[in-house]
Amino acid sequence: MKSFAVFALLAAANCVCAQDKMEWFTHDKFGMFVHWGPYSVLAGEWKGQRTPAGDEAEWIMQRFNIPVKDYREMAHTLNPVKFDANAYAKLARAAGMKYLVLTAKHHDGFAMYDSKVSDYNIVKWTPFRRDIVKELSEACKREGIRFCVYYSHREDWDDPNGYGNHWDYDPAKKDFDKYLREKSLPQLRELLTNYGPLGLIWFDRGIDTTAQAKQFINLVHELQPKCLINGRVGNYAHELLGDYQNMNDNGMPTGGLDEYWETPQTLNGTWGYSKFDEQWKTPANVIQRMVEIVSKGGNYLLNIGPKADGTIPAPSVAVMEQVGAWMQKNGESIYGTSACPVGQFPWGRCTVKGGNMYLHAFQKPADGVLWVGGLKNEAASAHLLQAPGQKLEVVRQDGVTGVRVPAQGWDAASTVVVLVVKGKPEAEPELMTQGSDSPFHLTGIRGETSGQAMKRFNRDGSFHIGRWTKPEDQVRWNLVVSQPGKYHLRVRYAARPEWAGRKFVVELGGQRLEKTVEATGDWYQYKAFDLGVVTLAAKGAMPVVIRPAAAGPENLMYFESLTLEPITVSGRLGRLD
Ligand code: H79
Repeated sequence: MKSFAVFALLAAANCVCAQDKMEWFTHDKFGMFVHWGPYSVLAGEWKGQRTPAGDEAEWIMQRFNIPVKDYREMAHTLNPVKFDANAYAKLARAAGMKYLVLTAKHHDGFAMYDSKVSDYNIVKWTPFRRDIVKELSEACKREGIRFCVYYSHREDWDDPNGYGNHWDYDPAKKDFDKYLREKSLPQLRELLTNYGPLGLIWFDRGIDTTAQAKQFINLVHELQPKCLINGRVGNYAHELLGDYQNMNDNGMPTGGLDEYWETPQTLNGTWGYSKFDEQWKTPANVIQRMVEIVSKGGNYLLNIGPKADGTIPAPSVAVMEQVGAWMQKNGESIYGTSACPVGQFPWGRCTVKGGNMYLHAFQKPADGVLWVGGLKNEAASAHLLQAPGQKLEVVRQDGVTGVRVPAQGWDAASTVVVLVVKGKPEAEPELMTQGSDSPFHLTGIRGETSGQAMKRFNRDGSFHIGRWTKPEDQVRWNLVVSQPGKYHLRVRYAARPEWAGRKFVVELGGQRLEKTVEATGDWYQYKAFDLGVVTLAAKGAMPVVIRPAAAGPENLMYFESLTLEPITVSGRLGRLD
């Protein structure tokens, strides 16, 4: 991907160390999320009422509008006498995880550390009286796990001025800046001061203004300049604030992205512990998710929800250990790799390091060959990651490289074959073909980006091209036209009112259309626009490009796709005239 070249340029221009700072993150790939707080005592049930299926147990206070007084009283009973910080850090290590993110304060406002800012914390409010953040930070250090904290900086259902509690407090009377000044920022300062170096801070739910988000960013930069900041420090409007972006909760992108990213995911259906949720993912499913994420250049932050007594639910331990056993053998194909340039295969996914392509076969191909379509490079050799001495046969048919794999010795999750190629793996340009009378659907995510045009995801889980401001920032597709004729050209995008009026250009087969961006509404409200009728005159190759017409101040639009729909006249394509 060209993304990292862009990052390097930006880094050189803007900041001392953006790329250096990200190094551990892009290498490590796999982290443990820990959601733990007073909600773990309730475990999905309040006064005989269960949180409905699909609800998340850490949301129980809001779900049942539990009065602050009652929730606070319940929080007095949090007493995790079986808590052993070493067991957590050792489990993370055994699973092959390299960083751990603990909820230092979730939306309920309760701090899992000794806070001077508010007594509503594990040390001052519970019989346990021990500082969980401290113990975990030390245990992680001993096990070589990078310690990180989650801090809900906007939501606070306990504080009269925080967000989210409308049942005890009148929203009209809230003074949010007071909350930031007197609780949220001071608590962040404590976390950044008292617990040694933090790998990253995981903010959640965004915040209203860029200025507010900057207060959090500045505080992190001031106290721990190497500490990474996740993308949810800001909201939709604060494009790319933070050092990397998060997918939506449990999100999985359909393709590679041109940015640093991570997806937080649950192991069952909830983050905080629920005694009703036994929908555990299997180890094979977790491993395949990890491969999928890493094959697209991302990080996997996988959650455990400890019980109120401090123990980790046995099924999560079992899954983590089995994932760890796989990682022990196959870690080389995950750590320090980068996204696969050649997309997704019917048999599995691939990751890349130097000239090694790690082919992750989730299932045995019927013909015994892992075909790697779309690869530009010549293959040098191939072997199973587990058996480097035994070469596998590399075959080539109709220009496509494949590796003949043995019939035995398959792993239930992913069997890794190393295909060594000459040079750095690169993809052939993807050809967009069409069937009879079928449209071309040219999504940004399948296009080739250049300049600063960037493939990004939205917080609602869909994708767009953003960050393009000038004519060199382009998306391009290579079409193979088999049905010449007339086509309706449509574009789908989202544009903020302030982006309206900018001009964009679509070039196709020698035709150039210049059009004007129209506002579509609020964030991520996509709309399709008809751009008129175009003629695809001849069969064969035809590049299509979309780009800003001229340099401008801001993002051109959030582009989703172009569609070319054949105009049929009584079942035949429109005449050329
Ligand atoms: O900490 C975890 C979630 O609690 C938090 N992010 C992850 C990492 C999160 N904050 N906000 N959201 C998730 C989105 C909110 C979704 C909601 Fe709902 C839909 C809140 C109320 C309705 C989910 C479903 C929670 C309760 C019902």
